[in-house]
Amino acid sequence: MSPLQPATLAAHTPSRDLMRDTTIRRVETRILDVPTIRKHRLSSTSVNCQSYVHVAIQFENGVVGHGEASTLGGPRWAEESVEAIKANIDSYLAPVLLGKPGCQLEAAALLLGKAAKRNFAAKSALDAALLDALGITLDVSAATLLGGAVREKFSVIWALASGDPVQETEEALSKLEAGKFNRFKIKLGFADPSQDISRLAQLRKNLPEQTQIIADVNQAWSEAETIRWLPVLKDLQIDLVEQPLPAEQTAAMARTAARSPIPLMLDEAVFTEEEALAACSEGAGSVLSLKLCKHGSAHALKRVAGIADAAGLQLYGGCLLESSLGAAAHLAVFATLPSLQWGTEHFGPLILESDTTLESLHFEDFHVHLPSGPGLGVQVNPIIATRFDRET
Ligand code: MUC
Ligand code: MG
Repeated sequence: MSPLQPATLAAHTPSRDLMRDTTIRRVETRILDVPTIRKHRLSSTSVNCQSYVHVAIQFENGVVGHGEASTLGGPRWAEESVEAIKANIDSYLAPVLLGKPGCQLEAAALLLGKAAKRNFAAKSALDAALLDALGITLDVSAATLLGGAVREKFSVIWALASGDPVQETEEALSKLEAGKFNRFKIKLGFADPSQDISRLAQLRKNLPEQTQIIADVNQAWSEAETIRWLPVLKDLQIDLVEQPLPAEQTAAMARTAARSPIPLMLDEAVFTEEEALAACSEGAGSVLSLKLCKHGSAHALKRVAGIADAAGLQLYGGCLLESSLGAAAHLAVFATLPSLQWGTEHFGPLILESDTTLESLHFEDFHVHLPSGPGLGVQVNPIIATRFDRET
């Protein structure tokens, strides 16, 4: 191959550089409160409205990328609330990114790590907006930037969480009949275990025999309660039990996992790589739920997944009721994981009264599809974003 002539280089370099100047010029945040189509209950809270922080990052080349930080009912599911996320981005995180190259995602993550401890949801929204802007700039998908997709669609779970067994059964049957969802997660832990389990028994009785049901206890049970109720869950053909014990009780989770007839999934217990390593070494579960709001960036999620994979845990693509924007960021990174045995639960866009993007993620034939197009592959709907903006 003949080398490029210096004259050719001189002719092309300046405009190309200008077009690709990813220096971070502006970061904007807003809180959106989006009503849900029904009450969503979990052990620590109940929501009728899902709150997000939407982040927009503009590069020097004019491109704007978007990201979303999701929470569930204030600082209850984890320590971050939307108010804290917005304040910490505005005061501490955005300032360290301004003027820095937006194409250097790992360098940006290091700066964010120095600027604030934890705050993983806030950091992940910035990371997603950078990925989006960078993908748009280079005309490639976020998944390509993360190593390339090994899957384009994901088997998807729907969560049942109204607490009303009749409503939950009807909801599950309607999802099955519509061909949208054939795997379900039921939220437990907000009532006495025996009450919760009779609710689950009603659901099991009314669904077709082979329907997969998993249960998320959101840290509500003690070791003794979990040991007491796991055999009953086994009889009800529950395939997976998510985070039954408090996140910090790794040793108790490990004891429970060792005698459990059902695989246990770690969720709130694992945010960081160190937590992943400790939980895996102690045998605290057999499956790990991955979420950007826990790990702080797409690359950190991949590292946590790598630790779990190497330790022999199976992987599950978790959610926190993100809209199509946050869900698209998750699917971009989930698409690149070598293993994702449990698919994903990114049903969030369908539980909102209105999605926050112009086009929602595509759900068909019991799968959710990775959007195509540069960056995250979705565009924020300016009308919806304004309608649900807390300030307007
Ligand atoms: C969680 O703990 O998994 C995700 C789905 C859902 O229903 O609740 C969330 C959080
Ligand atoms: Mg969970």
